[in-house]
Parts: sequence; structure tokens; C-alpha cells
Amino acid sequence: ELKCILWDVDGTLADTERDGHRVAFNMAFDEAGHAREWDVPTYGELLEVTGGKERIKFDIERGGMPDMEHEEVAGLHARKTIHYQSLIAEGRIPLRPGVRRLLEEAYEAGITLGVATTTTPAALDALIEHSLGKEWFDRFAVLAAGDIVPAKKPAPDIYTYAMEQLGVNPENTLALEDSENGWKAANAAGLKCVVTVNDYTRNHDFTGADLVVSELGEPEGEAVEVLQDLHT
Ligand code: XBP
Ligand code: MG
Repeated sequence: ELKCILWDVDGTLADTERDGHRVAFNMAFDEAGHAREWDVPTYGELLEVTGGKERIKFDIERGGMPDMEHEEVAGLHARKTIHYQSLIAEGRIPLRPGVRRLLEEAYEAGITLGVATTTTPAALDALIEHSLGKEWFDRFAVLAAGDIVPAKKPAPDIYTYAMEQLGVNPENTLALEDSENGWKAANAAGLKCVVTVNDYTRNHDFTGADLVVSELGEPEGEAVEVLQDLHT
């Protein structure tokens, strides 16, 4: 029985990567005097690594940026988060199609809703406030985000943490994801997983996922039933 849905954020709730996170990283690099710009295809390669600080370190290892101490990476990333919050506050990043409808249907149906993401809490809060609506701070029963677990996706830890907080079992929980790393994390945590792909993730390997769709779609009164059927 489906009792809980855990939502990924970036790429799933909204297409935040190309016009949000990527742009914010570039603003932070420019401001700090780094001659580095992550263009759209390069950023696609860097998405192999989840987490913003981890992504900067990955680019350093690839030779894309000069070597830096952890503190400098953390400082750059903190500025990136500020820029990201401003971009989101400008209302640039809408929810993906069908997201609001599914959230509302599931909430009405009494399904426990939560978030499980590698994103920084401040970035998540900005998206909830400006793209989703403040009432969702209370409607989500858990907001599991960022460095709260040391190992980010594809490790299962953030899902395991969210389920522990909620007191729900993997058998009754469904993950909504958009990427291979996200799907692997959900699968490793023992969850069923529905994947909604986007431009950055449509060629990822989702072998074994329960359902892979291009988006959640808009027809009313069906989405929750489709997800519930996966659990019977
Ligand atoms: C997506 C990510 C994140 C963002 C940047 O995570 O990999 O790292 O690109 O986030 P998910 P921060 O799809 O699981 O939400 O810079 O805030 O770390
Ligand atoms: Mg994602």
C-alpha cells in the first residue's frame, strides 16, 4: 500500500539545474575572479557528481579549475547558494508540469509527503517559498536535504534518513526522481521509483525503474491512482 511519497527536488519538482544552479555557480566563479564558466554541456558532465561543493571539487580534479582548499570551495559554494536564492526569488523557475496537481492530490488522499534531496537546505527553502508556496513547509512531513547525511546520492542515505524521520517502511514508500544517481539512491534504499526525465537525464540508464515518463502530465484524478497501482 502506498503511504508515503518522497520527492527529489532538482530536475523533479522543477528544472532548476540549467537556468538555476548552473547560472548561480557561474556568478560565484565570476565574482571570485575565477576564469571558469560552466556551459550547458559541461554542466551536464558535472551532474555526474551530486552536491554543489562535491561538483566544484570534481571540476578541480578534472583540471577545470585551479586547486583550492576545502574552505575556499565552501566559501564559493556559499556565495553560489545566495545567487541561487536570488534567481529563485525572481520566480524564474516554475514547477514541472503535473507536479502541483500530484502533490495536491496526494496530500488530499492522506499520503505522507516528504523531500529527499542532495540540495542545500537554503536552496530548497527558496524553491518552496517562491515556486511552490509557503503552505508546503507544513505539508511536507520531512525536508531531508544536503549535508544532513555525509554520503549523497547515489548513496541511499538521504532516503533512509527521511524514512526514519517519518517512521515509514520502504515497502510503503515511493520515490520520484529524474536522474540515474537519484534512481540508484532510491533503489538502494529499497523504494519503488518513478522517474520523470528531463533534457539532462533522458539518456541516463534507468534499467529496473518501476516507471519512466517524460513528465507527470496534467489530467486530473489519475496520477495518484497510477502510483498507488504500483504498490498493489
Ligand atoms: C541535484 C544536485 C544538487 C544541485 C546543487 O540534487 O546534484 O547538487 O545541483 O545543489 P537532487 P547544491 O536532484 O537530489 O535534488 O549546490 O545546493 O549542493
Ligand atoms: Mg534530481
